[in-house]
Amino acid sequence: MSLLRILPDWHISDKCITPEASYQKRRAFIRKLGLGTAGISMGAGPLSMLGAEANAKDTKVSSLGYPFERNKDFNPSWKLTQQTVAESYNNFYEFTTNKSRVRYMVGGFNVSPWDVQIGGLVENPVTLPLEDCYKRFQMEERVYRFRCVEAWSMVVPWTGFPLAALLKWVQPKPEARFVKFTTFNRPNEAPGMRLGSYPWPYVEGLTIEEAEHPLTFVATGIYGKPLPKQNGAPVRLVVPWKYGYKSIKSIDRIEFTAQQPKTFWESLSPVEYPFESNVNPNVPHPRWSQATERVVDTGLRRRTELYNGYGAQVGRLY
Ligand SMILES: Nc1nc2c(c(=O)[nH]1)N[C@H]1C(S)=C(S)[C@@H](COP(=O)(O)O)O[C@H]1N2
Ligand SMILES: [Mo]
Repeated sequence: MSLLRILPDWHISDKCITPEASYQKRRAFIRKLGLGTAGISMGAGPLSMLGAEANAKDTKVSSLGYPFERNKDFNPSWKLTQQTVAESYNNFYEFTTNKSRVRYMVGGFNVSPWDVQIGGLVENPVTLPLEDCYKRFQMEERVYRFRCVEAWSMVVPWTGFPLAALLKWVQPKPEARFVKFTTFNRPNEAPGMRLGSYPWPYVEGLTIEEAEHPLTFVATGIYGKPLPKQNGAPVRLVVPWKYGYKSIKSIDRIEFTAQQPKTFWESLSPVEYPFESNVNPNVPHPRWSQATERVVDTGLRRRTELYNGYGAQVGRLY
């Protein structure tokens, strides 16, 4: 999606694909056994058949409380994108511009401990250790469609909490008109940052009204477990009515400002990636149409919806 990218990387190896059904079956199986997440952490014995989900990390996962209940108000019956596809087809330029290689480049990325600095024009500036999110906020799962500016989409179950809850806690001052989000800046852990051709760190922004909107979500997990590094561990934004690049990954700073922040993609090409960037099938990208989108796991095309289908909720903002 950048000026520097030559071709979109639209190839997904068939080998990466596990049917969604097997993921759902595994979850149902866990539930049928009457095992909460605590059960998964026992690991050994008959549970070893749970495979990857019973790996060493699950002790930590279960202590955080995953999986959280799916909020029925947010499209619980949509067919989810296959988990293996969502976790192996990634845009995370800090590591590489090659989508199918991101997951192999994140080994040196340290996501724990992780503190998020929240400040600027607020009454209550805080340093939030990531783990505290689980105690402070009501965690839930929401199914959202996610639409990249490159004209592909997926349907992902996100775990997290509404950004509005965080705003309520830190109390933006009346002068705060925008929220600026900044990704970690550690070139020694992220090979793509060492190339020097991008204006690191990655920055994104919203108006305060967009930030307060009940759909705007802070995600700490996908598919019922903490975010994999390639999907933006340990905490990212999800703004479902805007193009995917607004959903900034691995956030380490949130600042409330009076001025509109200059975003990463906007500083590379303001015409192609403006600040607002709402999904709109009628406004083509200067280099391609936005009328339809490719569903990543099936390869089928569907019509792109205004505001990515969230117009009834967000239309009043524009
Ligand atoms: N820090 C950071 N955040 C980012 C990006 C990035 O390169 N760096 N890519 C964006 C783009 S273009 C998309 S489409 C989504 C991809 O999220 P996913 O890999 O979880 O699907 O993350 C967005 N957030
Ligand atoms: Mo994107």
